[in-house]
Amino acid sequence: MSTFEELIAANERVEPRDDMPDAYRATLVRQIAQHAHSEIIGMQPEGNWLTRAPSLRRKAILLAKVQDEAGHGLYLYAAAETLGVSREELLDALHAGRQKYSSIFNYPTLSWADIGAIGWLVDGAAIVNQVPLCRCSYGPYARAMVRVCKEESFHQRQGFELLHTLSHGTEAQHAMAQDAVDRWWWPSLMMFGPPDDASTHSAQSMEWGIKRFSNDTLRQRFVDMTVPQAEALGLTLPDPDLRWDEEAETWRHGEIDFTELFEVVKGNGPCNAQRLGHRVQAHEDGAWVREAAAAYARKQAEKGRAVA
Ligand code: FAQ
Repeated sequence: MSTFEELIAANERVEPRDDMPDAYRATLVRQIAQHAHSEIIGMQPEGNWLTRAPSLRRKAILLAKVQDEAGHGLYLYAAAETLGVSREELLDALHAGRQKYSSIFNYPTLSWADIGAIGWLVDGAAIVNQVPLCRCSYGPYARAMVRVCKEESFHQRQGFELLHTLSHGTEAQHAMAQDAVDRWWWPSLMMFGPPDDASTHSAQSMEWGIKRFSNDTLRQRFVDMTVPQAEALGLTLPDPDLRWDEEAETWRHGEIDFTELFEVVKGNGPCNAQRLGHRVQAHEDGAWVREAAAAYARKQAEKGRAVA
């Protein structure tokens, strides 16, 4: 059997049964848990519009998307559990503020166009960040990412289509789409994390093949991908310094205000308290479901023993 170092050097997968350094395990638990928490907290900004979707078709699409996010969360919690932590521990850590979730979900959804902006920009950023994670050195996380990315590609396209419809609708609809993009653009760039020189984990995570690219590299990839899409939508990105660099063949963006990211991560974003409060409440309200499921499992086990 190969050692951990041999598996990493050969770019092969580490599986739950393999020996691995404690720090590798801890980094994976941190990142996968944060990712899982992001998926389930990420249901809230969109869930806010389920009852106000403008048509049955839009409502059905949004309902399916939010349900997908629940599924991604469960899938990711299951991947984290293969590392020896329980779902209960992870949820406790989220509720007590010991583990994080993505900064992006602390912003409010003020209009229907925000649903389009989330699909186009937030799912778009998530895909750019996560496609390389399909090659993550830890098997269960990499395999989860393959499925998650496939579904998020649909999510991204529905957001683009929604914004395209609004952008080419009435003047008021176009203005609503533009306003949503104005508010979501910079937070979407911040989703990729702090700049490389302030990223604590990148170097080690890249050495271990958990992350394949740095935060700034992925952020730039997202900008290059998104600028032409904004043009196709007929919408403007709110960055007066955005310019095409002919020589480097890349879009140069203006300076990102990372103090905003650090404030949001610290808990001072516009919706942090509301998001976490809502999550804790949902968990408490769901206690009876967990109790009923445990009682049912106990009964089934007793039945099984009686038969044997
Ligand atoms: N928000 O050293 P780094 C989605 C923290 S899912 C909050 O660079 P790392 C689907 C970081 O944890 C979106 N905290 O960290 C969807 C660390 O703090 P710690 C989630 C952030 O891990 C769409 C510290 O800053 N996706 O969108 C953020 O190497 C639509 C230093 O940072 C993932 O989680 C942030 N944005 O790189 C759902 C993808 N950035 O832990 C609903 C997987 C950094 O030491 C609707 N995760 N921090 O206390 C990753 O790729 C990485 O974890 C990064 C951060 C890139 C996010």
